[in-house]
Amino acid sequence: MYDNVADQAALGPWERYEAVARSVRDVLSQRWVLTEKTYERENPKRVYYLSMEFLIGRSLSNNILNLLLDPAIERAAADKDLDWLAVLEQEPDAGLGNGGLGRLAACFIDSMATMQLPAMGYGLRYEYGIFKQTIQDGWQVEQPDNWLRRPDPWEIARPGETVEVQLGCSFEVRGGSLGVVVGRPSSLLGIPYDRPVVGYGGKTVNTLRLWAAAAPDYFDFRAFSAGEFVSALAERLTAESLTRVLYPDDSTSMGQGLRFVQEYFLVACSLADLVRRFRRHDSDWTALPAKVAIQLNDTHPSLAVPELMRILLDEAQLGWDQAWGLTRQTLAYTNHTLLPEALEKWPLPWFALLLPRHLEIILEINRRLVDEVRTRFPGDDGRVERVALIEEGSERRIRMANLAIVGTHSTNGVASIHSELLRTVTVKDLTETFPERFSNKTNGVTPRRWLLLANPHLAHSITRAIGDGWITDLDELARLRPLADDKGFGDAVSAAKREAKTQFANWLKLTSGVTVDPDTIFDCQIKRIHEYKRQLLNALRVVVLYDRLRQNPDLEMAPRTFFFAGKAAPAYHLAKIIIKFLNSLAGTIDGDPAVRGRLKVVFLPEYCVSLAERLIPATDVSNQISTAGYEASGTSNMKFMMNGALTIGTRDGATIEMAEAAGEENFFMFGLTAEQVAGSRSWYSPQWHYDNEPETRAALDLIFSDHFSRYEPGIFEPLRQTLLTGGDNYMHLADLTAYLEADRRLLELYADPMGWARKVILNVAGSGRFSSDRTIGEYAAEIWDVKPCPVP
Ligand code: NBG
Repeated sequence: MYDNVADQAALGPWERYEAVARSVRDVLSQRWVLTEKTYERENPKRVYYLSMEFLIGRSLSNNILNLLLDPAIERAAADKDLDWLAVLEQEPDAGLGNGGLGRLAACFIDSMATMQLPAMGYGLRYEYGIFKQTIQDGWQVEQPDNWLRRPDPWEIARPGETVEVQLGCSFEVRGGSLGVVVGRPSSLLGIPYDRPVVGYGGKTVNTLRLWAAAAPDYFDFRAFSAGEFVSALAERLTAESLTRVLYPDDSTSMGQGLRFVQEYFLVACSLADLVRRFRRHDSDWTALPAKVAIQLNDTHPSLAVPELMRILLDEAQLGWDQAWGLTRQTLAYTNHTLLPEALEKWPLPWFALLLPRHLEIILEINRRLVDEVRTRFPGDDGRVERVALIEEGSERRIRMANLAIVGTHSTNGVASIHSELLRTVTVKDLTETFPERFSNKTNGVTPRRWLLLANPHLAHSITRAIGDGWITDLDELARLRPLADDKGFGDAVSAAKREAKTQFANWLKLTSGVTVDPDTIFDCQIKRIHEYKRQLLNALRVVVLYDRLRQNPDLEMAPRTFFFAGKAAPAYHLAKIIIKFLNSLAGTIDGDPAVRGRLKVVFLPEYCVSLAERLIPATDVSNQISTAGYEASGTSNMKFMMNGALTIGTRDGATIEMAEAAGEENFFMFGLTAEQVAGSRSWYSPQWHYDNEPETRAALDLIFSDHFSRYEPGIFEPLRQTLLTGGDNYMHLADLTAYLEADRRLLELYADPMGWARKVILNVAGSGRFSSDRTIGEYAAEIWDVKPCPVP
């Protein structure tokens, strides 16, 4: 199966991994070359997915699976007496993303390859991905994730396809922030590193192209001859730091200059590359939208609007109207959040320094936009102010979301409720100006990685019941519905869950020494730590249950293990306190003989794709409890559903559509709706809940009396501010009682194993819609107009 120069027995685990990975790469490289050749020959319309993040995780087992090589590998591993799990563990997670947005991009490229679409992902090759999280004394500590320390067998450098990017001035990076050196235009090189994206069945192998920044190969000779050898060399350091590290913020924009240049770098490299490819086939620029669709993953790559305009005006020498038409027809934009703190607004002076030509173009777009709105809505100055690309104020800023909506033909949200709120609240005026541009594309996840690979036992049971068509047509799962009351299938599903729980417990014990009992209910909330996602609400639920047991040790309650995992943005102080609180809660409960064995809280450090792949199949209860109106979609919610967890959740994001698909009666929905949240803002009083709800009060009193912080009194005071005196912005207390009530119903069902299995089956059966194949099918048909281009 693999040929290596060293003696088999002498190989360390890394060398074994590398050897296997390289041989798998050899197998796929033929198809990879043939795929590109086919596209070159057929010259179909191609789609380019531009994203600052691709949270791909590990590749080896996924590639083996998609190439249908697992039987061969299993045999080879047995022949060579290979510890297969140890080999897999060698591969670092490619953590080139923060959370849902980056993981969605990874699922999308899997679906595009599986559906044989001529597609390519464009991103950045960060040397450091999302930081590694360790926990010290209960606090999050960040460590750099040097994932490329060892050569990555999946990437291929293509220096021959390097592109050059021009900037209006030089820049340098000091202490992570951007310093600009005015007056001296500079350039950067973008070197592409390609990674294979194997479609299921191995027919199509598309490319994910990640750009690394480098200084141009020539020196600054003036500086050099003046004896400034070191500073001439230093330019290289400056340039290369551009793609050194991923910004670790999720759903917020840190507004840093380095990020701004990163975004432009992604856009400039990718457009130069795809325009070059387009020009090889077509001399006629007007064919661009017929041959190219570019999807902007959030506003991060929205500089593509002025960049494409610049290319069409300055390089193609087209007139404004024609360039504008082509730009808009080629580009499309996806919005991923309504949080105001996440809507990017870059200072106008940065454009003036670094991208003066782009600023000129943006100002002209804005001038025409404002004219149009004035004509269509005479006298409505407020509207003009709100749709404008420029936000006036002490510092003028460019509104990147407005730029993306105005400069593209399509804007979509990622779940039905999200798209609706986007249209009716967040960018209401722009929607009224361009109503035909807006649509919804509910997110999905790839069932290859998230069911077939992650949960072999359940996948096997499903295949035995309905065949394996579901792997590429997840709607097939609906055929499980008639089996909801089938004892044999119910037993198989329960056994698969039990097996996944045992495996997880064993793995956890082995890797961290932590013991969990697979006979308890596994109850999970795993996602970035954020106030709106309300890990605190979950913690309050646990505190109430804990207090009930303390007050009444004879209380009957099914034993449970509550898992939390997720990273906090390094600068998000309150999120870090939430992590500390979860760890303190875990410690106190562990140390309390009254509840030991009945309740357990586990905070799993270093949440990442491969941890999710282990934990999701092992989960009984999925918590999706964001304040309604705040979670754009969610995607882990879908993975849990597919893997036979029942959801306890609020009416938010895609969870609403999931409950519809499975039947609300098979979900545990609770709490205020988005409408109610919006409507009760002005009069909502957390203090009222504290005063009138005994369990709420008791839980908060326990926290504020330092019950969970005996040796560090006062450290949880900031929670008082968040939950009570500061007005409880995310309405934790408003939903706590309803959450507990839903939890009670859930426990009641758990006592009836047949009833539980029935709902599990109906959930799995209803999850077909949440395949990213369905989502990509909608993008392809309704936004891109791209068709499959099968590789012979
Ligand atoms: C996130 C949303 C999630 C959504 C993913 C993918 C950002 C900016 N947004 O709800 O918070 O599932 O995007 O669409 O990360």
